[in-house]
Amino acid sequence: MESAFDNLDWRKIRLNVPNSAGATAAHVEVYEYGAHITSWAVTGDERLFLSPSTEFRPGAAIRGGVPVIFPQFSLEGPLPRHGFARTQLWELSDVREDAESVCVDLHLMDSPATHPIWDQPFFARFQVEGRGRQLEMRFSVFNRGTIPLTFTCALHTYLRLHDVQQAQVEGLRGTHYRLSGGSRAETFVDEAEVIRIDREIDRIYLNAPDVVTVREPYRVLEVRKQGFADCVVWNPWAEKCALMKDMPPDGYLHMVCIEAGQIETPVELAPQESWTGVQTLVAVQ
Ligand code: TA6
Repeated sequence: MESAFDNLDWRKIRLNVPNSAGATAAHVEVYEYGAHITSWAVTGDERLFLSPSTEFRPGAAIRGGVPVIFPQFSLEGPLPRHGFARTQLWELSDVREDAESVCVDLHLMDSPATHPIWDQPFFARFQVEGRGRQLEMRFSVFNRGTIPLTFTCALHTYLRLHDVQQAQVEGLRGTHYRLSGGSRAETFVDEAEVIRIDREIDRIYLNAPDVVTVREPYRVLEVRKQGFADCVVWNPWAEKCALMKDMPPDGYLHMVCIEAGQIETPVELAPQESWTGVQTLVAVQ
């Protein structure tokens, strides 16, 4: 394990991920800030998009990688957009490295920093496990308060693509979706054989299948989920990308977000209850 602090005192953990033969299959990097995965390179090939113009600034979300969205998805509630977990300093609980896998375990608890935004006691945990060509992200929330806890969440995964226009997203055909930011009442059914990204897309697929495949000419990546009901597909395309200070103008050509989420039906936890959702990336090719 390499552990480094950048000039903001944000610790970054960098781990070599072994395969079953004990060789290095991948590298993964996780910041304590936001419990944010910023890199996952499989045999040297980066599979996560990190904007070269991202701001590493307290209070700003890192643009790219895997922002943890909690306790609110987008502006669908009274809290700041996408909640606050992505802009909090999480605490490192443990790093485990063994012959077949490595794991970074982080946690975030309510604190004087979160109380003014959301006055709820909670304990959130994010475990990132690399094993061969797989990266598993396990997000759990425990209600450590005395009243019910309600939240929505997502793992806002920016996948890096060589060329978005050569890529296709498979596995969502026949699934109902609604537009992010649009009316909840208005839903559509995806009739397309595959999704080709040649314009802005911002959809929340409801009760989505647990495996979505992103296929490029020479690469295939599976996004699997367990526990999360929904799946978001997002690309801002040229016009919206140009308005984002922390994205280069052509950034949209090299990314698509596929996000396991629990959005449509919020999680409701009685006191002392917990919930877990898992998203796994598999570099098939
Ligand atoms: O998950 C998709 C989305 O909610 C889009 O609507 C979108 O603009 C995006 O996330 C990025 O949000 P951010 O707050 O990181 O700029």
